[in-house]
Formats: sequence, structure tokens, C-alpha cells
Amino acid sequence: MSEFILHHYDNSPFAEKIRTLLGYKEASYQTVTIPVIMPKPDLVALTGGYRKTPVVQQGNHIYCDTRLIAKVIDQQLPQKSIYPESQALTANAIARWADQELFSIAVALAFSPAGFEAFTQKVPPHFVEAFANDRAKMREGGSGLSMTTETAFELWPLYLPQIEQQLTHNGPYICGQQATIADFSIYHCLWFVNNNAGVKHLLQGYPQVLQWFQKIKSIGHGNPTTIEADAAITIAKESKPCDFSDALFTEYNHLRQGDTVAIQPTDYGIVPVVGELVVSAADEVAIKRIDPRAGEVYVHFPRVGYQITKHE
Ligand SMILES: N[C@@H](CCC(=O)N[C@@H](CS)C(=O)NCC(=O)O)C(=O)O
Repeated sequence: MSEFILHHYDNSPFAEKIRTLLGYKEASYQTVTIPVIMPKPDLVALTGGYRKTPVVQQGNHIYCDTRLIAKVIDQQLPQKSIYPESQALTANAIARWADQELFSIAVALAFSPAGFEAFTQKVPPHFVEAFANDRAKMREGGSGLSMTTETAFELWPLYLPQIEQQLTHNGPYICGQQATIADFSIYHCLWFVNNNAGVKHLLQGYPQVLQWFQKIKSIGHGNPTTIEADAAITIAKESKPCDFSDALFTEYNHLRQGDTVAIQPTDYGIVPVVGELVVSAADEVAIKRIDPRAGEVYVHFPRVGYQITKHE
């Protein structure tokens, strides 16, 4: 297996989820720094249109969405699995809640007057407007990330005590003795809040949460080496093509291997990626697409959170 290449930028919470997981697995990996806002021509050459952060590449395989990325990392680096069978529903359900609900709260807090003011202090003035426009466009036509600041301020004091109680009575990790996907998903949301000087004080008053937060933070990011985007695209182009004819393929909704399909997120950033369906499993789909720069690539998505339709 070739090395993981993480396409990310420093301030991305979902990228922090994966950096921390790679740290937990003590992994060596490569990184490509991608733009924070569109356009992202190098990333899109690999993904076919998916623009969210992070994306993980392995040769000519491109993995989109941290739900799938975390599973692929855990399968290939199985020591200290973060998917214990005894917590199969609990850990995945909490992770999904965190990646959607808690992340929406964290974003709404970042866009609150105090949060946004702190953000504008850290970035050049021309970037503020470009960033706000980019994110507004990303939300167009979607249903996710529409939480108001008022709702976020109501929900924070409801959920944080629940995390505090759970850690107090069933710690030291979210699901008990062992770190699970739930830890990484909650962590990146709180990391985002903690990084914003205007709202980080909201973490105070939750001592168990803070102790747990420091423990996850101290995991670090493993051993990353930076490469250029062009080098990553060359790695994809020079990788051997795959034959999926023998791959396990479960037919859902009458979609067959070889059908041309469009895959798009159901929440926000709803840009379809079109290609030939090659993998169809319980929580993974992949399409084959030919890119002028990256060659034949296989773009993988989780099934949860995505809509897959036949493309005529
Ligand atoms: N469901 C996705 C969500 C990823 C996501 O929303 N990432 C944010 C950054 S943390 C994003 O893509 N923002 C827009 C961008 O980076 O262009 C996942 O789990 O990977």
C-alpha cells in the first residue's frame, strides 16, 4: 500500500480529526496544503468536483469525507482500533451527531459576533469577505450548516454538561476505556471553538472535558512530510490501474457496476461527482473517472450523507 497523502489546511477542524487519528496510529504520511476557499484546481483534479476538506489520497485512490477516511485508516492501521464492536452503534452514532450537530454549533459560534471578530483579527482584511462569500456559496441549495448563533448559544450549555457527565461517570474516553471514533469527532469540534479567542472561554467550567481535550490534543499528528500538489497528482497518474471486476459489489437501488452515476453530499457543498460505479458496499461507494491531469482515479465516498443517482 502506498503512503496516505492528506490534502488539508491547518485551520480545518475535520482535517484536525484526521491528523489526530493519524497521530493516534503513529503514522508516517504525506500532506498537501490546499486552498481554504475555491478555486481548488489541484484538489478537484483528483476528486472530480468534491471540494471539502480533508481528502485522503493513496496512489490513484481518493477518499472523500472523514467518515470513510477514518475507517480506511483504521482498517489499514488496525492497532488500537477506534471501532470496538461492543460500541458499534454508540460510537458511530455519537460521531455522526458530533460531525453534524456539534460541528454546526461550533461553526455558528465562530460566526457569532465575538467569534467572527476574533477571526477577522487573524486573517488579512481582503480574505474575510472572500471567505464569507465562499462559505455562503458552499451552503447554497443545501440543508446543513444553517444553525443560527442564538440556537448555538442555547445548545452549547445543554450538550457540554452531557459530555462532562459521560466523561465523569464512564471515562476516560467518550465511550469508556478505549478511544473510539466518537473521541475524534467530538474533539475536532471543540478544537475549533478552542482555537477562536472570541469563544474559547465557553469551554471553561467543564473540567473533565478540558482534561480529556488535553489528552486527545497531546496525541499530536504523527509524522507528516509535506509535498507539492503537483507531486500528488503525479503519484495518482503513475499508479497502476485497478481491476474491480472481482470486487464485492452489492446492488442497491438497481445501480450496477459500470453504471454512470453522480454522487453528491446531502448536506452542503452539494457538487456532484460523476463517474463509473466500481465499488458498492454497505458504507462505501467508489467511482472511476479519467482526469486529464491525474489519469484514471477512483473516488471513494461513504454511503451515509451522500446521494447516489444514475447519470444519463
Ligand atoms: N462530512 C465532511 C465534512 C467536511 C467539511 O465540512 N470540512 C470543512 C472544513 S473543516 C470544509 O470542507 N469547508 C470548506 C472547504 O474547506 O472548502 C467530512 O466528514 O469530511
